Order: sequence, then C-alpha cells, then structure tokens
Amino acid sequence: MRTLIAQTVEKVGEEVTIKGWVHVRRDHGKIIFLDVRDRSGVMQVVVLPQVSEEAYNVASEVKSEYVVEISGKVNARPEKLINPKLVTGTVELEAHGITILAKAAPLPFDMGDSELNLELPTMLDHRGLTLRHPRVQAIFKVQAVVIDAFREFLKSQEFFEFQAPCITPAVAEGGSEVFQIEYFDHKAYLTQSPQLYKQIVMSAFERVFSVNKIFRAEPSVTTRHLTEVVSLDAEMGFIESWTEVRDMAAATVRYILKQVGEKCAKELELFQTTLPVMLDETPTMSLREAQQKIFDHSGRDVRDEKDLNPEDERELCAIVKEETGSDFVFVYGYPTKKKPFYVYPNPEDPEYNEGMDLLCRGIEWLSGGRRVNDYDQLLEQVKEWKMDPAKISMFLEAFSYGVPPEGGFAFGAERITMQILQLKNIREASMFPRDMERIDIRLNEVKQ
Ligand code: AMO
Repeated sequence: MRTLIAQTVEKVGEEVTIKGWVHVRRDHGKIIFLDVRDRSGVMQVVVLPQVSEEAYNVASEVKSEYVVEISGKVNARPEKLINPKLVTGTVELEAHGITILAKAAPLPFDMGDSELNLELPTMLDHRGLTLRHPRVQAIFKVQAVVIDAFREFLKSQEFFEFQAPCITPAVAEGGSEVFQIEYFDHKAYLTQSPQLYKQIVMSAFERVFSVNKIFRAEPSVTTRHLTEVVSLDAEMGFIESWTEVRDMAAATVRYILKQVGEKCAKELELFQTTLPVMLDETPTMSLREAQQKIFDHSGRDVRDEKDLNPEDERELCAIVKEETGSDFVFVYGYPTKKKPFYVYPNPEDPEYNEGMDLLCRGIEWLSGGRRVNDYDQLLEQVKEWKMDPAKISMFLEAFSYGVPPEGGFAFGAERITMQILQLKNIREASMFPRDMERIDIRLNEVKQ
C-alpha cells in the first residue's frame, strides 16, 4: 500500500512504500540521496549498496523527474541532520527496493533549486514541467484558497452561485477590448464580464455570484493585464446605498485573507511575504479627494483626470499606508460618462457615479458599485451610451419587470494572488496565461 510522503513522519521504524518523482539526486559514490516528491511533500531517501545492492543499482540509473516506487524503512534523523525546511525533515527513508515507473527526458534546466530562478518566458514555455516545482505549486495553492474562500463567504451570506455564459451577443463593458468571434453566420463576442447576466440572475435570486472566465483584448503587454481572467463576480439586491456593496466587498476580502492566513502559512513564508493589512474600516475617498491627496503629497497634478493611472494608484496606496496603516483603499465617484451605462449616477451630482474600485498595494483588485435599477433611466442611459437596445433585450426585459435597488462587484483572481504573494508579473499567477504574445506557445514563433 502507498504511504504519502507527509505521513512518513508518523511511521518511524516502519516499512513503507512511497511513490513519486525524483526531485533531486545526489550521488556521493558510496551513498546516493534521492529527494522524492509527491503531492504531500518532499522526503530524503538514502540508498546504500550494503543495505540493498539492487536498489543501489537502480538509484545509479535514475535521473531528475523519473517516477519511482520506493520501499524501505523510515528512520528518525539524528538531531543535527534535522531539516526544518522539509515537512519530513525529521525522518528519512532507507531504501530497500526501487522500481522505475516512468522515465523522464533530460531536463532543460535545474529544477532542484528552491527558488527556480528562471526568466518568465522560459518558466511559461515549459509550464508542464515548471508546474511540478514546489514554489510554482504554492502560487496555485494560494489561488485555490482565494477562490474557495470567495465561494464560501458569499454562500454564508446567502448568495446563489450561477454559471454565466462566455459567448455573448453584445459588449457589456464597452470599449474596444473585446474579442469578436465568428458564430456560424453571425458576429458574437467572448464575454468581457458576466455583468449583464449577474444582474439578470440577481433580479430573480436577489443575491448571486459566479466564478468564471472573462476575456479582454488588451492591446498592450503589461505586468498586470491578461487577456483571459478568472473573474469572481457578485451582485446583490435591496441595497440602500452603494456603501453596502462596498462593505460586502470588504467583508469578502477580509474572509479571503483570513483563509489564506490560516491555510497558506507555508506558502506565504516561501514567498517571504505577509498578508496585506485590512483595518476594521477601510479608508474610502472620492476620486477627486484621491487626486487632491496625490497633489498635496507630491505636487503631481492629476486633479482633472478622469481616472487614476498606474502611477496614481501606486502613490495613493503609499500615502494611505503611511497615513493609516491600511494596505487597502476604496475610491468611488468616477465621471459617469467614463464608465459603462449600467453604473448609477450620484443623484446629487450626476456627473459622477456611485461606482467604486478597491486598490491594494498599488493595484486595483476590484471594481463595482451601485447600478441603475429603474427601467426608464436605464433605457435613457442605453440611448446616451449609443448602445443597441435590441442586443441587450433580455437584460432590459428583466429590468422592465421590477428590479430593486442593487449593486455588485468583481475581482480578478490572478490580481489577488499576485498581490498577496507580491509577484512581479500577473503571468506568474495564471497557470496558462494568455496575452498578445502567447497562447501557451509564443505566437511569433509559430507559423500562422
Ligand atoms: P473591471 O473591468 O474593472 O470591472 O474588472 C474587474 C476586475 O477584474 C480584474 N481584471 C483584470 N485582471 C487581469 N487582466 C485584465 N485584463 C483584467 N481586467 C479586469 C481586475 C478588476 O478590478 N463588470 C465590472 C465589475 C462590476 O462592476 O461588478 C468589471 O468588469 O481585478
């Protein structure tokens, strides 16, 4: 029977069989060490010819990433040889028999290094291999906890999970960042956001969320944009103010951070980082206040701009951190005409809306806010934004039948992962990142 590597610490003195990949092989002539890896961790295997000549002969042949089955005795390590970095650092396996289950081709680079110091393109070109590295796996363990926590928290708040379509007849968010597809004899689009669908489903279920892919034809290559994103979306009815949406978003982030803190201590340590600080109340300011703060702080005048640019976001986060200790800041009140048609204009100052963004450590994590729920106002805005009502007729129909005041928000799972672990490039936080230059393969290096 197979014993998982992490379980060997409880089996000192016992005979066990482990199965896994050879992570590193160190040959010292009269003794061969194999670090073997399975889904639970890594352990050191000691192969001595005087214990088993047969095992020693096989160990002489194996190379990195060979898949092996090893039986042997679990021994406690002497005090001074304990390795605190390994889950199994207090034990080692004395090999009695080794079977090769699968061979591996020679590796293009060293996978034994704990840092895996590779250029990002190399890391991505060899994803099938680099995904095996514990450091790379740690990123996706954190991401899985983030997505689970999003689901868990919203379910606890009585949100209903639905599946949004990816093929859509119309553009929800506006702008040119959209992939058009040939859909039989018609034009269709890959969804930029489940926005209109989450509002439709909300109009029936009150509180809804979805975890789905969104697609953005980002025409530039940056360290924080992908063309395919995992979007964590929520929408809630019967709100009295956009601040309720903000508070739900903040509570969701708080829960996500708590779960990552509890379940990913090892992974945070591996990246030598700590969770971003969220205060009981997250600082909240209007776009104009944020721009004034930047002006007061550095003299950089962005007070007439319609949005914050990346430099503004970094500076604002640094100011807020210095002033309050918070790594998070909500910015609300963007120019109405610069945002999509569904965003709710502030009734007291309709030039500005009740949309919001949440920034953390210099980057936007989330967008959301209150939406227009009144059918006539919505129709008016559809006209003003020069949209074709026929293309969003299902959405408009839902609103014609009575929809309460409502709002919602969306996070990108890759942005959260990147910012929690302080990764330099969002591509590290996507298993198979898509951008202008890559769909698994480098596009300019293959024949079209
Ligand atoms: P927005 O377009 O701001 O809002 O997107 C919401 C969040 O999704 C993530 N995100 C991205 N991450 C990586 N690469 C991209 N190209 C990219 N685009 C978006 C970000 C961003 O904060 N419908 C609204 C949300 C709402 O109002 O509920 C929307 O899509 O983390």
